[in-house]
Amino acid sequence: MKIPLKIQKQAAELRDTINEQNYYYYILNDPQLPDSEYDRLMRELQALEKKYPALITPDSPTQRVGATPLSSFPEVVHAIPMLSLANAFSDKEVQDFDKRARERLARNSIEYAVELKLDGLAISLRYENGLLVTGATRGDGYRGEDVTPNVKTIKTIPLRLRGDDYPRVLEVRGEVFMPTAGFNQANQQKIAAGEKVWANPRNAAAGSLRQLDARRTANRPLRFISYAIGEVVGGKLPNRHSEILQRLQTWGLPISKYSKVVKGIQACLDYYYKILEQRDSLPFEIDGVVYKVNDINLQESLGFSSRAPRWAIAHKFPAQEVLTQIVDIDVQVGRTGALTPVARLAPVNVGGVTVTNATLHNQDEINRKDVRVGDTVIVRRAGDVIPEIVRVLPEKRPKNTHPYVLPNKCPVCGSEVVRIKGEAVARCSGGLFCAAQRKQALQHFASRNAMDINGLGEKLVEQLIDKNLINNIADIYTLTHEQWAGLERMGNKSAVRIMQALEKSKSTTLAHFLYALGIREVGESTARLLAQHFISLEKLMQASETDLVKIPDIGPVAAQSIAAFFKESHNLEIIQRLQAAGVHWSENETTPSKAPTLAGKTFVLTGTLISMPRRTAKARLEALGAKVSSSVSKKTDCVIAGEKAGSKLTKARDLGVKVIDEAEFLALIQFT
Ligand code: I6G
Repeated sequence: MKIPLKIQKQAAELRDTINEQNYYYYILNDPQLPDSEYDRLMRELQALEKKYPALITPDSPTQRVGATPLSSFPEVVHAIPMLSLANAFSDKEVQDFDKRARERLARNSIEYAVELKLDGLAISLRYENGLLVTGATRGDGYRGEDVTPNVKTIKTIPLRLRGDDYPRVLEVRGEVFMPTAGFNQANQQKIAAGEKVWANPRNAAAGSLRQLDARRTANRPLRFISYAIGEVVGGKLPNRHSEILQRLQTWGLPISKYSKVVKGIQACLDYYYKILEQRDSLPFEIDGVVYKVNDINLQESLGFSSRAPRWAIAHKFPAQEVLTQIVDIDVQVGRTGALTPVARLAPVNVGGVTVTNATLHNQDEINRKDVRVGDTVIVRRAGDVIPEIVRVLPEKRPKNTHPYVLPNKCPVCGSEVVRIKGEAVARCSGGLFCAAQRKQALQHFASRNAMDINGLGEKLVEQLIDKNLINNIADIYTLTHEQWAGLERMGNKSAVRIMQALEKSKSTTLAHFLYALGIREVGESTARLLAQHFISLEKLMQASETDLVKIPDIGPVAAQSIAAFFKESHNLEIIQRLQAAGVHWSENETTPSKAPTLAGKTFVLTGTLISMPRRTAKARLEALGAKVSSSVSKKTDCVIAGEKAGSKLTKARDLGVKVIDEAEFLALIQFT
């Protein structure tokens, strides 16, 4: 079918506009169009290409999602081997590396490019005449797998280079990785679909990229960062590594904002320790940093040893996955009676922290992993998450071990343990008869986001329950000065202080109070929602399950639990006693007093947020009363800077406007 010239022109213009937008969105993090308009352009191009298939070009933005699944990956021979780097595990090894290089180069000091070592999968991207022709894994360094349809689905990888000054052949190497937030989200989806979860973001990135059906890769939150070049034909590149990376960026390739140029090896070590401190708060996992001699001529003089370049070294961080042994399995009883098995481990250093416990979650998880006392296991600790057992090494299992089964009697109070059909959790049926549940309930009641009773910590709570001074949360306001002063490590002064804190806590908000009651399924945000909806406690207490389920964001399980809680006479008595003791709130103030609403505040979003699309972030802020503006000015109250934030972040800093990162933003919307 002959395609009218007008249509050809229209398709070309759409392609250019969308590619341009991708560059602004993914590389500069400064989108020029609203998402809705971008989607509209994409749909328009898809419609044209559907009508006139001959219009489809390999670099069309519609071609990112692979069409036909492969049966296996074809092999790619790397024009220049993709060698890996030598590793250093101590400062001394790094200093020795620098010494060797300085001696070979006869120099006193070397300029280094320092970069993060992302924990993902090494990939080579081959561009010919600016067009992405091959994406390949490292494989054994000489031959890799052709994963072109898969890499094409990664939105930060340009299908066509920008500009016109790129070499005729340009091979770019870098890391494909999955940011932590995306990894957690993807694993949640896997759990919901009853699939096996990924052990870590590296496996997730590798597993996602090596999908024979590239449509599956397209659904995974993968990213790419360039860190080196391979074959280059028909073009000249700068002769400093740092400048090469800058040049790659001008051609539309993503580079890391954490890279730097430093002088001498001590500055490399300073970089290592600074990044190590930030490691847990980075939005992706890294396993170290890399130092590279920056001058390409010096790199060439140094050359390669048999297996790795002599001009670069990876300085590794303490491992986040290590081997240890399970010494015992204990059971903890939580506030709602939930039994959590905890593995007691032979102490081991994981990611720089000594770990002695790891959660085993529940019986299903224990069965799935077949964890037994005496087993050798891989323990993982990343970010601020609780250490976890990744898997057991069955070949190291001693003889005479037994599968672990949770007890059928509560280890604290001896009550029956019950597990409702379809639920993963087993619970102690003792209720407030169980000292463990009473302790947890009181600790929760006193916690900062509940009644905020300053100074009432775990040790005091234990004494109160163990000495039978308290039976339920309402008793806390009945204790006398003498009773407080008589507790271990308490004197007159401490007793006065805790009584003052108790008095202060009585002035609260309905949301805080509801959260403090510890109703099952009522976390902080549900408590806030209920307070905002009902304004008065009496109205909430009268609400039926049917009334509750009509409230947006309250599901049937929560509705049932809330209605059941307020039907229970024991709970009504506790509420009545708390109010009689002086616990009060104002019905005009439904939101927690410590957490201001965002009414009247102007926010600007810049950069890419990993945890949610920008429009969701905007909607969440607006729901809290904030105004979301697209430009930064002196009137802006706060800029939320996601990954690769660009000119708006610079402007905010210049104007002295408050800047928060994604983690702070998530905390803000959660606690406001
Ligand atoms: O495996 C690697 C990880 C990170 C690298 C690397 C890197 O730079 C940040 N750089 C080179 C040159 C090589 N492997 C070969």
